Amino acid sequence: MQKTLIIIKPDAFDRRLVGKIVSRFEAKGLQLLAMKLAAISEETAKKHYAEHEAKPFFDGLVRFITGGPVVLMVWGGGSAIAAARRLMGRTNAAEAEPGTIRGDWGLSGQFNLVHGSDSPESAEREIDLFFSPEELVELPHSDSKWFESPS
Ligand code: IDP
Ligand code: MG
Repeated sequence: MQKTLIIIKPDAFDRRLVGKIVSRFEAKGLQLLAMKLAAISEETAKKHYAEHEAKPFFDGLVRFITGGPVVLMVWGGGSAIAAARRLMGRTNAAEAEPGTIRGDWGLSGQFNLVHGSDSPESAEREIDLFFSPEELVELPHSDSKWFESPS
């Protein structure tokens, strides 16, 4: 099963969109493997967003992601990484398609409600940054056959 790290960012938390955002991932058929409310430290934020260190928006991004509560989640399933990114929509919420999380509820390039891992390597690194292995609950789900391709 592929896994992806999803973060509900402080803008979405403050706007009381947590339930609606979680519903999108549930409805898609992805499996919730771990979930916790957290305040991300500056040190962890800098590690998480290390690839953007040289970008002009980096300092603002670190202030944003550390500026309020976040919901950290691991979701799993076939093609979970790409499926989650399609649910999220394009990075700039103003350009994201309606029907996506960012497209339905956002208008900002920075305040775009959610983070999702962009590759298997990033997912592994990011899940490891925020969760210990024991925090992942990987039990079979009774409806999972409806979300897999038959062999
Ligand atoms: P992603 O979240 O869709 O993977 P990335 O390019 O990895 O997008 O950027 C990380 C985060 O940095 C974005 O989600 C957004 O919050 C912020 N960001 C990206 N590009 C810009 C920008 O041009 N201006 C301001 N913030 C940006
Ligand atoms: Mg990214």
